[in-house]
Amino acid sequence: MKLVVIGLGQCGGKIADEFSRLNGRARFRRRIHILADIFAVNTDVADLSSLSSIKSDFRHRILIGNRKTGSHGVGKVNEVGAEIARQDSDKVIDAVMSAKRFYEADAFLLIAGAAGGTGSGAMPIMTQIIKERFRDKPAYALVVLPFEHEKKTGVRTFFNTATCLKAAYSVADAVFLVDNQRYIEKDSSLINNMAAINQLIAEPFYDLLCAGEEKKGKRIGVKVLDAGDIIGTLAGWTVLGYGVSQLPVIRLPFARRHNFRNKNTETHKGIGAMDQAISNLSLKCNPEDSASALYLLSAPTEEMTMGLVKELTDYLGEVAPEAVIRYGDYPRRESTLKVTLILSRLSAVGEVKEYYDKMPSVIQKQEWRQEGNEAKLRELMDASTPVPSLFSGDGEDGD
Ligand SMILES: Nc1nc2c(ncn2[C@@H]2O[C@H](COP(=O)(O)OP(=O)(O)OP(=O)(O)O)[C@@H](O)[C@H]2O)c(=O)[nH]1
Ligand SMILES: [Mg+2]
Repeated sequence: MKLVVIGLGQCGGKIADEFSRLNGRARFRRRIHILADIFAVNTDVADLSSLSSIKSDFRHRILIGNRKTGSHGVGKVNEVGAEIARQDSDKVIDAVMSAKRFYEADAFLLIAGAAGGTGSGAMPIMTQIIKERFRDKPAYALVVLPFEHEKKTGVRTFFNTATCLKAAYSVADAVFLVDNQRYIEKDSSLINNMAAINQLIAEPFYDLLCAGEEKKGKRIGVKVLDAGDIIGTLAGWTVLGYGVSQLPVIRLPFARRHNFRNKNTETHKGIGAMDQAISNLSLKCNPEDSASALYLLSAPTEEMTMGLVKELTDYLGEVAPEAVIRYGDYPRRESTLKVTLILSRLSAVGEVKEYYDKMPSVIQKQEWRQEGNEAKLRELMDASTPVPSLFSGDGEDGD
């Protein structure tokens, strides 16, 4: 499957840069393209300059709203981010249309951090415009939710996140939810290492996108996972993750398959990788709430037996009993057994509901704060009444 990736704002741009590196890896190691093109869109020229893999010309690093923001971002006001995206959308559409591989693309992926200003506001607007302009290709959103500590920084974090989630859900064909907090819960050393978090966010897409693009016979699975399977799976709230089990470096292909002990180990490793994928999902959710799931098994050909595929499908069926399950196998030479998992059409997402539930109190708090500030300002103005004015003809001391 080939994507057009568009990163908006700083967070979106950095993750798009990571996708660009994945594409480089696929070209170098597997001789295939998994992206039709990659763009970063921002109101902040410094953020665009800090990218390293996305092409540095103005068609790939697109500066929007520079007259309005002086090229320094929108300072967390996502309504301004949305307005600028509406005004400057032509720049993005023109760039997309001039992409060399645009007509090979199966879908769009637009990425942004929900709590900022530019990406949070611009991403849903650009998704809507892209959907209107290119009706034959689905447009997916990838929304990054803020860290726990950011929730303490004021009402803007809640306002931006809730409005971005609602708008993205209403326009995108599916919304990938990625919770920044998940990555530091698993490894607290990552708190100051955004680049490592971005790698972890992009990585599950690698095999998913590569599998259907392979041209070499021995890399093509019995059940190829192609763009149709992925598009058929994705709708609404979506999460993804992957798990890996190590295999012995030296394996004897024929001995393994017929030995019942080895078969048991193989199943064990497969279920282990699936369990890891479930516990590593990009946002905490209950798999029972998913109505559509997909997994890709990447492993050496000799490990990929029909028995293992059946075990994994049965296992996922128990974990996500309501889900229509799609799967694919991807023969690899590496000595690992990897399961990439997508859970989609989620009917309940606690984290999203929490943002929506908090909105009335956030708005009320904002109004109270505004009223409080205005009252304090009035008091200060009243206190200034006896102070003489320096402007002649101004008020009481004029004559
Ligand atoms: N995973 C990840 N999250 C990031 C990154 N950069 C920022 N964020 C998150 O994104 C949110 C802030 O959004 P930014 O992308 O910085 O904001 P912006 O879209 O550039 O908007 P303005 O700077 O306000 O114009 C916060 O929740 C951050 O935690 C990144 O490189 N990776
Ligand atoms: Mg910014």
